[in-house]
Amino acid sequence: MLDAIIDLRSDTVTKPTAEMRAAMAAADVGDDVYLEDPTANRLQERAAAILGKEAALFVPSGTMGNQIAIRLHTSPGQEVITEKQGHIFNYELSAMAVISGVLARPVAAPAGILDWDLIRPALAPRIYYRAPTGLITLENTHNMAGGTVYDATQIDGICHESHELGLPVHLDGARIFNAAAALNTDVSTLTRSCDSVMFCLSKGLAAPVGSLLVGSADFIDKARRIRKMLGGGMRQVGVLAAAGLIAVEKMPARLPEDHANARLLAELLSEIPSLDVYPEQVRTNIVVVGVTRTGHDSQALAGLLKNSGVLVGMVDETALRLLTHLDVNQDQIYRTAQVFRDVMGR
Ligand code: TLP
Repeated sequence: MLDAIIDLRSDTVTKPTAEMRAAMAAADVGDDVYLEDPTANRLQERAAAILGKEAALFVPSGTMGNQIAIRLHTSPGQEVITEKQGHIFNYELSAMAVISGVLARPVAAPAGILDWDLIRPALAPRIYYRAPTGLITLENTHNMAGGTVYDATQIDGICHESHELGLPVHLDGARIFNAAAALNTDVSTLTRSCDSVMFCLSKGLAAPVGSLLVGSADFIDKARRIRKMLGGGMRQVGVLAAAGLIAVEKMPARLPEDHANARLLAELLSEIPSLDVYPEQVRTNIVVVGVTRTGHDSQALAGLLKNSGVLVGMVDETALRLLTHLDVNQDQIYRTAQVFRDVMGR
């Protein structure tokens, strides 16, 4: 039975709501390469306003948004500071090397949350035989560290130090609306000192496709050229932007429900003795479950859970990753915990 499957692999699996599908069907559209798609233009204006920046650009994916930003902020031969478990470093192939000719300088941070004391030693000294640092990237929420959150003070502090050195900061804010919900603050408070931000419509906000890159008007003009170069210039993209508008206007209000479900899931799983889960650390919609004491690696355990109708993701061979989202309700959280108990009890 298909609806018996509980899919916690990612919040990317959410399907567009009925309201989104109706808005997509009715969308007013035009050729966006000629800048004539009214719905895409409206989404870009709203995204810029919500994030407190001058302009925004609709891009097909979060990866493209991050990579356009890296390309614009850096010159070939420079280094880019990234958190060691971060998406930009681990899950975008070697895009920054291929597209921008730059090298990632990964820095490990507790719970994925960098601070200036961790970043400073990783900056290249200004000596001619060292590759200069060109950019600092942050990830909020931090995906593989378990949806952990930077608050505005932490981000402002890093940006202040970075700007003193003339270094820009790009925020991978794929789940920045989750961070804002966890902190009960506006998204713009969390993005105010970053030079550019990418956020995703197609994760917890449940739109089918797309991300926004946001920054100064000049930066976004240049970003549009790189998007075209990468093959990301789209035509009647208003059919997608229509869902995106609902994603940014309506969906943030329901994210606390996903966060409560994630905390509940973590609490239920923490009662299973062989799992390493820390409910008090779960602040958004991601639960990381350590499995080293179960006698299984994460892939084997994911296979057993799948056989019982629960789909989960993996951080590495020692840990599973479970995400709550629009298409998972509280009843399914209880059922997931029961499946874990059954599988572990065998
Ligand atoms: N994350 C996906 C996978 O790629 C891991 C997921 O299931 O969580 N930044 C962050 C922090 C992300 O989590 C993701 C996607 C992206 C960027 C890239 O977005 P897309 O998939 O639209 O290129």
